Amino acid sequence: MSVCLVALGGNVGPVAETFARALDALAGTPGLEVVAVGRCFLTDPVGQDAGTEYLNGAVALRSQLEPLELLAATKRVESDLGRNRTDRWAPRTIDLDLITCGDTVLDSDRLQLPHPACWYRRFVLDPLCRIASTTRHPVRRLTFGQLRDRLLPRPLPVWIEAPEKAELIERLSSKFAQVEWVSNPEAVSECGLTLPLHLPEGTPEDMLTAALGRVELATEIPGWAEQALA
Ligand code: PH2
Ligand code: MG
Ligand code: MG
Repeated sequence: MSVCLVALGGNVGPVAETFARALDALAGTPGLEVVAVGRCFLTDPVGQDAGTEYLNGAVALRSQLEPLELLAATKRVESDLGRNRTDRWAPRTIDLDLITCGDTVLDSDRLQLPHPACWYRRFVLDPLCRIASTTRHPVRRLTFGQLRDRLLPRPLPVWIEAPEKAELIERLSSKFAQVEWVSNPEAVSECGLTLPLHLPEGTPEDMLTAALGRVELATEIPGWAEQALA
């Protein structure tokens, strides 16, 4: 039995309605119990071809399933709710991503836990913080609240972990005016964000958009009552 955190996202069709149906489907799955639901956010799309504004939310499940069984269950719910798997990061009716399953750390082709990009994506962290701000990221050892809060300062101090980075900084500076590019390696611990040498997902632009993009509390969804983790 473990508590699993699941992020929801979508930007095609009546997304709020789809989220409410996903919640019912998860609650009706044997071995799963919905134990927390967070208010949703309207967020800037991340990714070149990600489409228009997203709705993002988060739920916590008490699960008797193994992580890969839970993954299969979420994929079933996605396809029942009209998700077509076309291009990576293409617009979608619903995306259900496993963020954590207890403290499980997993790095396989099919599933990585914790989710490799959850620690810097505001569209994941903000909904998650509504239900689990004091839960610790199993690898980074900061709570989800701490991971979110360190992305809030403006300008945001950012460290880039590449040896030759002048060109990259020049390219990014024109698009991300709210960033202070940190050059002193001794100040790295005070940075809100570090761009690692090997990015977990996507491009440097995707990573910065995920860290800096708009997240705005959405209006309440019928059938989706907020309830934090006990
Ligand atoms: N999901 C993606 C790609 N881009 N952008 C936002 N704002 N929210 C998402 O859930 C999202 C995204 C791929 O899963
Ligand atoms: Mg996703
Ligand atoms: Mg997904």
